[in-house]
Amino acid sequence: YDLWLRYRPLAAAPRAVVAAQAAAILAPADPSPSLRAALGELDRGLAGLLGAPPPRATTPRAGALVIGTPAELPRLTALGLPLARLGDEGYLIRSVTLDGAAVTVIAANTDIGLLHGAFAWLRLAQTGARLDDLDMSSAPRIAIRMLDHWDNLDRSVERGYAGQSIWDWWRLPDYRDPRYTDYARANASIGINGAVLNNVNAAPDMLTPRFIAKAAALADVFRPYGIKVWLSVNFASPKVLGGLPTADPLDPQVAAWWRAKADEIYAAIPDFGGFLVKANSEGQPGPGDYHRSHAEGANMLAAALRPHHGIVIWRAFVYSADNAEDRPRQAYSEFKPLDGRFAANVILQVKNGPVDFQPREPFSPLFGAMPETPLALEVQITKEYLGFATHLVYLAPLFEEALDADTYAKGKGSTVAKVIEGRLDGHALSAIAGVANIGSDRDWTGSDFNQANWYAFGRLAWNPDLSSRTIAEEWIKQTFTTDPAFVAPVAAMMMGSRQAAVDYMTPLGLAHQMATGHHYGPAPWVGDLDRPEWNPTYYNRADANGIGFDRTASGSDAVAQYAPPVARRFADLGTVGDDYLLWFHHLPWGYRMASGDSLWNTLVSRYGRGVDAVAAMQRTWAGLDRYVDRERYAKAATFLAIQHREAGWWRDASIAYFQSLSKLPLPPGARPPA
Ligand code: GCW
Repeated sequence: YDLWLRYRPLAAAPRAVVAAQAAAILAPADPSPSLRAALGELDRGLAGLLGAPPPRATTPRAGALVIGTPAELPRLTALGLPLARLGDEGYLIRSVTLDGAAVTVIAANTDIGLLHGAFAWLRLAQTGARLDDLDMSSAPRIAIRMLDHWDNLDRSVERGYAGQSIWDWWRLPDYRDPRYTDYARANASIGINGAVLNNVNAAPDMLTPRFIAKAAALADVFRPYGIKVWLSVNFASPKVLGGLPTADPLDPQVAAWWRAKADEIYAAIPDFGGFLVKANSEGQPGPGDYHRSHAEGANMLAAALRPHHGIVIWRAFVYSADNAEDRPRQAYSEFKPLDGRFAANVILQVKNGPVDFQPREPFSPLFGAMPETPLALEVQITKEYLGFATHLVYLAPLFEEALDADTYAKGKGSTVAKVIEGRLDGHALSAIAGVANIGSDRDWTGSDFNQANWYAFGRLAWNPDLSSRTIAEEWIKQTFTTDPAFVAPVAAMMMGSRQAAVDYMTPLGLAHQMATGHHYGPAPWVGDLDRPEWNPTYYNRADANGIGFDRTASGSDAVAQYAPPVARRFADLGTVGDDYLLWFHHLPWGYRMASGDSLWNTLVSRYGRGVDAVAAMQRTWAGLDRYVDRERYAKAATFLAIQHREAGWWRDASIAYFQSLSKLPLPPGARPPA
């Protein structure tokens, strides 16, 4: 339950290190709610780590932690701290001499910045870092760092694998479960500053006065932690709730309904973030129902929010059964022509890949292609296509791969990270969203290791340059132990886990081979669904001759949507690489890989490699029981056993199906399907 904020008693040596630098706390006399949250966290953390919270000091003394803004603690002004570049959320931590005493200063421009600084200092203390010679400062690179909950009003969670929704709508707004505060603490500790409370497949009821009051209660809990509430809205709400004959965005009555609704929300939630909208996608209503464009729909909502400084986040996840165009091309075709047509307070939210949160996809060609429009990156923290709650798949390498992908939109180095930070095209608005993996399970996320994916999302949203290994290590140290004999092998296990899942589910650039609907196990043979683009066979295109999707000029030409250097790299068999090979190319079973081996043999061995990697993860974990409490140890061990069994299922089912087409023998050494 405690996530990475465990604060368990330290052993003698690290205890002495922390105690020496937290001998007392000096803070402003009359703290704001946010500063109270920061001080509460320092007290809680130090009480856990040291046995008792430190005393309060009123003047600097040796070993004190001094926390405040220069406005609150004027004695800090003399230090001349470089706070200007920290903005509203950043912080600075420095070992200094203040009034003759060696102290640690946590400073910021705002109390939210101080809260982030307090969490950062506690992270150092928990991970066994040196604390006596600190000089660090940090500010977020992306302005809106958001969790998108796909939570329904009946507390079911779309693609949620950790129990019911944590929002107990029935008992809200009166009862404010302490869990909401712990949720806010956890998010603030990693810098997340927004939460979309409800599913993008949005129930119109979310905008009724009853539910606005519930959302307002949550906003009250989150406010001291610097977290804003946002809502997903159903585009047909003016019809369903307002009784209007239409939801046409160009109808003045419709626009007036949304303006009044926005006014009503802001009266209850003055710092409300804005709306998230899934429109004309997978059956949701939208402006297209009235032959209006996505821009016309988004801009109408944006006008309603603008007086309150609210923002519309419009999703670019669109594809349609009636469109013969290759699915990964469709969003680009629809949105690229709208570049420059969106109002100033609209952000377009794009999934990392052009299909749908697959174990591996190339980056969406929209990144870099819409310079006039602020683009947000949407990733999935919940593992819809990656084994739900049980499979151990550490997602930071996937997030990092997406952020580091080079769009070449303005030459080399035009990474997706730069696009969404707003740096590439000079946008003030910037955002990143992760579809939450949080539910009411005691461990929050359905497994202890899934907590790392929530943690990593927040850390990367704050600083997209962090490495996934560093994040894994700091998470392990806070969550389990700082003992290197545990940290090193577990970090290595986590780092390899995503490639393992790619190998046993969808190797060599395959995608969407999951069974229909639930997306859990393998079903590469399914090809008879009403929506052709939901069929696994649509993606694998396997037949007697070969496998893979030709997306070069001779096929769907999806490569042409990328900047020329990227298009050339993907289109050329010599440069596309194994990771995206079958995403972009249809090849004969006998195709010679760079290794000299055939495609068929390589494919079979990749499935086997994935299963073997899970067996290796089991062996790693088996040697680590003495570092972990029995409950968490046993749960992870059991989940790894499930994962190993199911990785074998993926391998066997996939190879059996593809072999029924290729009619080729298994390569020497490959295990025959069980
Ligand atoms: O990943 C797919 C999911 C749907 C989801 C949709 C979306 C919320 O299978 O469950 O709907 O994407 O992102 O809108």
